[in-house]
Amino acid sequence: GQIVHLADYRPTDFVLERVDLTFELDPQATRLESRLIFHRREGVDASAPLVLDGDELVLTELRLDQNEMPASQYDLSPDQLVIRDLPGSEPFEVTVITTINPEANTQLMGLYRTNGVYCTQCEAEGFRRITYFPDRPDVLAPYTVTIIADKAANPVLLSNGNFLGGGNYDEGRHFAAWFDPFPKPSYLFALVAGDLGVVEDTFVTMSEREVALKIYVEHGKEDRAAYAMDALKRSMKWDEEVFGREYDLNIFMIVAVSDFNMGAMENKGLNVFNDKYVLADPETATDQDYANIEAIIAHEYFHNWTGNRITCRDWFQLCLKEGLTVYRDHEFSADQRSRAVKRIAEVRHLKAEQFQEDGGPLAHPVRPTAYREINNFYTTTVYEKGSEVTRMIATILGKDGFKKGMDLYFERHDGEAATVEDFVKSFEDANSVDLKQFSLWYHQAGTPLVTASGIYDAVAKTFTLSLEQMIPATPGQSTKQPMHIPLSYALIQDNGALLDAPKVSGGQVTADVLHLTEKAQVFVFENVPTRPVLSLNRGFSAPINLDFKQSTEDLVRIARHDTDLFARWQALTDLALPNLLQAAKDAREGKAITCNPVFISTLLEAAADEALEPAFRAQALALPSEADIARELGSNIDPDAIHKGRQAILKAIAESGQSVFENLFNTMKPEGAFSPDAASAGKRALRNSALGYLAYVTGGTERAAKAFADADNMTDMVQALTVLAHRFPEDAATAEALATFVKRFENNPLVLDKWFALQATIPGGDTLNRVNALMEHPLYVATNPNRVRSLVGSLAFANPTAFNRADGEGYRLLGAQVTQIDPRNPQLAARLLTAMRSWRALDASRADHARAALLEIDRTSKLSTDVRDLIERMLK
Ligand code: BAL
Ligand code: ZN
Repeated sequence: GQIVHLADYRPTDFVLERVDLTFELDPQATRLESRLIFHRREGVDASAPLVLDGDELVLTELRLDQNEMPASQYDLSPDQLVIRDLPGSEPFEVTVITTINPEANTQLMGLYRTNGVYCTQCEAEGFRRITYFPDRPDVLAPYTVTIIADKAANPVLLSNGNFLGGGNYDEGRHFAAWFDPFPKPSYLFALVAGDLGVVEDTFVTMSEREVALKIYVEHGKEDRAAYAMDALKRSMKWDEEVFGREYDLNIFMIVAVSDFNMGAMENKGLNVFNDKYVLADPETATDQDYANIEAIIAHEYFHNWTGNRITCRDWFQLCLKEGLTVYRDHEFSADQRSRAVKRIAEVRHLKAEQFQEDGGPLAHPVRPTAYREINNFYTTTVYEKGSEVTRMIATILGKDGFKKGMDLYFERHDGEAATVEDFVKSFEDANSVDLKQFSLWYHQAGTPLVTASGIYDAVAKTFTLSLEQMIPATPGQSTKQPMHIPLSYALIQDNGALLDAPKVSGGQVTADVLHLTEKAQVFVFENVPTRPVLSLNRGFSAPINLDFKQSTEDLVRIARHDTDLFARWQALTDLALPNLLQAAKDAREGKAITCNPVFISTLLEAAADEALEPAFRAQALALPSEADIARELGSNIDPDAIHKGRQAILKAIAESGQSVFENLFNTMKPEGAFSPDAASAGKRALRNSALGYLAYVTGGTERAAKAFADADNMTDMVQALTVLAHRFPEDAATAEALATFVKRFENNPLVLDKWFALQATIPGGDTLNRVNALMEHPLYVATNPNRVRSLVGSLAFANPTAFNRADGEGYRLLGAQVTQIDPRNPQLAARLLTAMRSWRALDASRADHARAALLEIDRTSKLSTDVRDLIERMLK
């Protein structure tokens, strides 16, 4: 693969006016007749040829204005079709007929078949695996699609847009025609055909139009789509109320399929979903599953405006739709659930994934300027950091200013393929502000480090805050400029009250936000009666690392009194971290591990505080993970020592808090029948957290085994089983519970994924043997991406002690899986490989093993561009 550069962007020479596709579906030989109307763009040289993209295509026929094209008029290769001698300015029609084999398509890109269902995935460059086409996001056209297929095998025939009509065709076949009037790029094309069940509902839009809602699932699973349907209707309403966006077609469809590389795909009017983000019922789905379904249904729906109506000019602009749409789904979930708890979960995820990416060899800007394989840029930086950048715009401009900017963006660019610059300019113009410095967030990679220190002057009654920012070097960017970092703050007085609107000088200050714009800056607060405690970066207003050495007493004050719950959680985390870091160090040196009793008592106080919502208390009790501790350490990482140290801290908390945890375990049971609402889920989370701590005191096995036996929903069942497996892997009760579970759910692939995942995450090196054995299990399906991610992915991403086993066996296991999967499904292989993105931070011996495993992959002949690109960047 060639490197593609943003600087090389130029529009196509030909404008595509219309697309008319006729599919004759066949499992091995699908025939597609594609009729494309083009005209030469004004000013383009009359000799310029038409260049169409392809990927592994077989051309059957080619016509120009319905006449067969002479071979002398075009050059053909599997990945390109170049047509010469085309008309000057008047429109012409090119007809491309290709034959494709959906059953042989194991990449799950383009048109493929899963469980007897035809489906497509075209983002980013999958449409070129279906037909020769100008397969780039800035080529927009209305599509007419006719699908012809065997009626018995494929009663359902779907594509984008509104249904035009259908009927019987010839012997045993029928057809359906769809028209999508909204010009769209090819990556939003979709086709689905097969024998599927459907759940139907309707939504009446703000202008009183009735939209048919349909969710297609495998027969027999209809009942499990109810929550997704409810989430869809709430999403549609929310987008009207909060962003003023109304749905545009007369039908909106979702299809759930079991083999899918991504979570879901926002094809216009026809979203295709990984079934794990559609199907749920209390018996088989956890609270996390419900929350994910709600978020992803919303995310894909919101793309209708941010992504589809306004799309990306080129793939460098991916964050334009993804970062913005993640921001929108975050806000939606915050409104549907607890805003603070949602923010805590977001930040945990951001730090675990994006901060890690930003600190390693795969770091890249939110808006990259070059790529070799675009599939490798569907990253947490583009998505989650992209969302944080959008959030900062909202923080800087305020709610109204943000809305004005969004409205202008929709007004200016509806129907267009836009850029990040267009987006930023809408906010600038709508608010008469200059966001030039702010835009560096899109262009400079790396997580800024802000160092803070404060001094109180009791005589002058001033509090002086010194801030300094440093943006670390990242691949291809050795020097950086100071950024605009919005820091939400509060000064907490000794009585716990927040100081109201203090007078501040030293830089721009709006409401409760300090704007750090210089490399170093000093803010002075006046009329501060007593020494305050500064709570900084409240709500995680900026995605930064903060180095602010606050005393235990100061952190306790924030943890008890801040009115921002996120900041209270952050303070508890900041109290926990030094203990966990010291414990890792002591474990490595074979020393006794101790824990600050003030931290423990503050944590237990929060855990028992009935004024706090249970979900928050559960978040507080979930200490920084082993990966979080590793990231804080930064280098020379020994995952075994981190694990051992953290376990000792958990045990110390459990012993001090036994009565608190027993009380929580006994009382935190939601009343009545199961409901997936946030409040009930919060209670379950807190109760299961207590169960986890109680595993460190006497009777832990019995209690967990009983909790497993008593569980009447999947959340409780999986949590109890996880406690058993992770804390008592060799116990007979664990083996029995695992066997009971797999027997009960052997026919439910999504639940089986959980069974594989929770075993793959059992701490300790022996788990590699277990994973190897599980790969031979009759229920392991090596071709199903969800199953592979649940076993191999969980091991590599979520089991630091096993994956980083000192002898390097974990890296070799992953390497073998990557090279085995790559020829079949490069995207899946590449995604798994990113588990090694932080290998250089490991201790020397482990890093050597990791490098050797990467070099072994590197030596494999015929790697996909996806894997090759990652290997090269990781070894650089
Ligand atoms: N566009 C790919 C799937 C998603 O981000 O919605
Ligand atoms: Zn998206």
